[in-house]
Amino acid sequence: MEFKVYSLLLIFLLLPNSVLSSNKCNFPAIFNFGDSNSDTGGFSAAFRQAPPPYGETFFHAPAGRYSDGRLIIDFIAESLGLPYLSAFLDSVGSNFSHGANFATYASTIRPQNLSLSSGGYSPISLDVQQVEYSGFLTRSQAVREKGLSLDSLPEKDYFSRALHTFDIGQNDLTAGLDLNLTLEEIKAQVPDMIGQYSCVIKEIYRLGGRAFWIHNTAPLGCFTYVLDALAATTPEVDRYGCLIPYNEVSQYFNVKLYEAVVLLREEIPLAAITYVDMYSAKYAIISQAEELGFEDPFRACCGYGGDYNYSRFTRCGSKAVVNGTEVVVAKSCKDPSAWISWDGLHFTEAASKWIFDQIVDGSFSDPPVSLESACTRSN
Ligand SMILES: *[C@@H]1O[C@H](CO)[C@@H](O)[C@H](O)[C@H]1NC(C)=O
Ligand SMILES: *[C@@H]1O[C@H](CO)[C@@H](O)[C@H](O)[C@H]1NC(C)=O
Ligand SMILES: *[C@@H]1O[C@H](CO)[C@@H](O)[C@H](O)[C@H]1NC(C)=O
Ligand SMILES: *[C@@H]1O[C@H](CO)[C@@H](O)[C@H](O)[C@H]1NC(C)=O
Ligand SMILES: *[C@H]1O[C@@H](CO)[C@H](O)[C@@H](O)[C@@H]1NC(C)=O
Repeated sequence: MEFKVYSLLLIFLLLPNSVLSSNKCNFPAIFNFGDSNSDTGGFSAAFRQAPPPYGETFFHAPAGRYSDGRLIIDFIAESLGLPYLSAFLDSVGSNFSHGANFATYASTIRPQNLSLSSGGYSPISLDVQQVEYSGFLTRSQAVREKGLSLDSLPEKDYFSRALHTFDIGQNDLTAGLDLNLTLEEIKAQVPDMIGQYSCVIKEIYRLGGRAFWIHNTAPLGCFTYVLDALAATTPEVDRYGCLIPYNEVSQYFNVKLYEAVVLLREEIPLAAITYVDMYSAKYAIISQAEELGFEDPFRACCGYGGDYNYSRFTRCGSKAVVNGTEVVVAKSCKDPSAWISWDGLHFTEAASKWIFDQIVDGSFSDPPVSLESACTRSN
């Protein structure tokens, strides 16, 4: 411990801009949990495929991602020198040798009572994702022990050496809005959301997971879909145009999440838990859109109608029959790289890349460790 502190100090003196960053973890795998912010094909495999023009910029076809191209989780994989994550639910062409992605579009922490077919959320809530992970761990090792699938399943020690990434919670907050709960009622549910979140992290730790990289939740009041539904009835707007009360709900969630992380560091002492302030990184790109060379941060690149080129009834990729022919009416803009919001709910690849570049070195993290050093414990 003393040696470590000393060597870190030395590094600090020699390389003042890269504190802790030379402690490379060499993560052999990533296991990701979350919602559409990090879904790389789970929802598309199980429920409904993301239609064109999703994926157009990078994959040149829909690739199960809710963006025109790569997501932050893709940049995380690239940066760690690992392949893009296959979705656990996708049985076509998947390769899990360096991890698996359990995230699906519309996932929540807490299982929701309204089913997907009645306008509800993904049934693959965080507790289900944890069951999938646990089953994957046991079954992949049983298969490997028989000498099968050696080149498409992770090695045994990859689970304990992997980076476990999380980005979930945004939909728990919007689910409350869908149910017409007041902001106070939603806040009252946050401790239960965070309690269930903590339980999942503890369970993954019990199964051997050690490195956790946890994104907090985004500024809800700056998203096009929230503005579209609530701007007319929300007078409290900040100087950038975001709805203050909805950003405060996100902040409340994040404070509780941070408190839970602090507690977890005591409860699961061998874990390295990095809390990443995505809220601030996402707020930064939206509030500084113009200086950064982006167009109106609230206008969706791909969409149709309304004040923001967004309609909840005619979302990106929606088709309609015009003069007897089915055509896409909610189309993409000419240059998605100039825009921040892809479809009114998700970021463009260009925005995700900018956000990733801010967080990768640990500038938004607690403790301030870089991505490649996220096995560094703060306690
Ligand atoms: C679902 O309904 C049960 C029983 O009424 C309730 O306890 C639970 O909080 C509800 N879950 C959500 C996410 O609203
Ligand atoms: C899976 O990916 C790994 C690493 O990228 C590669 O070595 C392996 O051959 C791939 N397996 C299959 C079945 O393609
Ligand atoms: C919420 O309120 C809207 C508008 O008043 C209404 O259309 C909708 O049915 C309500 N939703 C629920 C779940 O009560
Ligand atoms: C539909 O067909 C009519 C008659 O041919 C034409 O005037 C109109 O412009 C067409 N509408 C669209 C949207 O193509
Ligand atoms: C959103 O609307 C579509 C048509 O429905 C246009 O093709 C896009 O260019 C437009 N995007 C923006 C940013 O205005």
